[in-house]
Amino acid sequence: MSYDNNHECIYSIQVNAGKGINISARTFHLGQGDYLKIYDGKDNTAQVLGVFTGSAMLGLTLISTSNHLWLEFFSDAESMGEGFRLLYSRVIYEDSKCHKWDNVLPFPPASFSTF
Ligand SMILES: [Ca+2]
Repeated sequence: MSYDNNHECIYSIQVNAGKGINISARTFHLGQGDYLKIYDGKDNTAQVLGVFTGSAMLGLTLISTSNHLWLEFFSDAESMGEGFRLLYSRVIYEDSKCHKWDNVLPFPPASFSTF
């Protein structure tokens, strides 16, 4: 099993106000050129907690300073991986949206679209 090429996925996670979010990877295997970017806030204007490629997130636990996390996953046109399964603490809300690029953008993309 693996994810598809040319995808962008946005994940928005929220917990109760006043709480932080612990996040760690149970599995994490990305192909060449693909990455997961984690923001410490409710959108992609927040501070970046980390950008993870390959198996780089394995063994790490990240802790947010607020009760929101925003994650962006990007896969380019070739070389897929198995993807990832993340564990979060205390989640009360989560949402995800993915789309396939209609036109393949140059990698790396100039910017992310928002949904
Ligand atoms: Ca790739």
